[in-house]
Amino acid sequence: MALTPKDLLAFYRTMVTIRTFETKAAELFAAGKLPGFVHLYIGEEAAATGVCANLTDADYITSTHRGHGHLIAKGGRVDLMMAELYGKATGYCKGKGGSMHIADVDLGILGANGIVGAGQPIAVGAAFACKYRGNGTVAVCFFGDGAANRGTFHEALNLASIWKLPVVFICENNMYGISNCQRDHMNIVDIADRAAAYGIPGATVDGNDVVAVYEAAAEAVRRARGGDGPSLIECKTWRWRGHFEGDPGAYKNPDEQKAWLAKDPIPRLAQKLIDLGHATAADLAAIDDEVKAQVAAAVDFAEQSPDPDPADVLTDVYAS
Ligand SMILES: Cc1ncc(C[n+]2csc(CCOP(=O)(O)OP(=O)(O)O)c2C)c(N)n1
Ligand SMILES: [Mg+2]
Repeated sequence: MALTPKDLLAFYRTMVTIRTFETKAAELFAAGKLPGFVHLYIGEEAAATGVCANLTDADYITSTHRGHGHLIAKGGRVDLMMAELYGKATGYCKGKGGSMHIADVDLGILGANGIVGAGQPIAVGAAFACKYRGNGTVAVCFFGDGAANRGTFHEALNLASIWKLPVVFICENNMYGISNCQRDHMNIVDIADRAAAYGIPGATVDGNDVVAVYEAAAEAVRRARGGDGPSLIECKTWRWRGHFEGDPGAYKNPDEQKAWLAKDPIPRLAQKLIDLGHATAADLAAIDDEVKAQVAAAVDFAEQSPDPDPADVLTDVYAS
């Protein structure tokens, strides 16, 4: 389906929401307000946005340790996310999970996950449920270049392929697994080439072009919904920040960093909207301001929320 001006403006708002949330999280972490680790998605906004625009609330996603962008793009609430980052009782996990455990099952968000690659088999399980129910829903698995080296990747793609499951594997290749550059951790350039080993379609796209991501994901989601099985899409992108907040990322090549910053997905979309006559710079600035206010309200909500009650420490905690 052709994208409308309204769709492109919605992409812009989602990407700006992710960027603004993450930029605020960086600031709050540096100010010592967020307990626990945060891994930021700044620079990678087009991937989650372009993919999730193809999904409904009934579809599933699995996320990663770098999950804020996936959650926002799938419709997660920034106030509940921010409260969770603060460890407050009003957060998504009542303050017990933090950044890497946020989930919203009603929205099909099966969770961020601190275990690299863990989302791959979970997405396959969700896709099995989609197929079993026969209701046309799909599962999408987000993971990184580092996670493409895990055994879970092989197991998940193989099982999804032989069972023709409605799952789309989205590899966000930001060129690094912690400090390990892709050139040092695998001997191929395009991770999508690995699809051939499982007999499924593979495609590599410019992960900083939200329309290119949307279109590649649309085709894969259409195949999955139609009973044609899984696909692997590699989104080439770049992590602007260190691996986690506090990591200066000194191992990155400064020239590469500079070249990728110039490919910022947000101004690229802004320019497209202006060139096509879908928005003026003032329209976009108004969206930026609305989003800033929404994120500021999320911070106020988090700051004013109570800490969890120590008496609840074992509530919602499963034990065998
Ligand atoms: C099973 C497992 N092994 C190792 C780690 C430590 N670890 C955390 S993030 C990470 C790198 C992940 O790289 P990638 O999949 O490319 O994701 P990115 O951080 O680039 O988004 C590693 C090795 C972990 N959390 N889980
Ligand atoms: Mg990576």
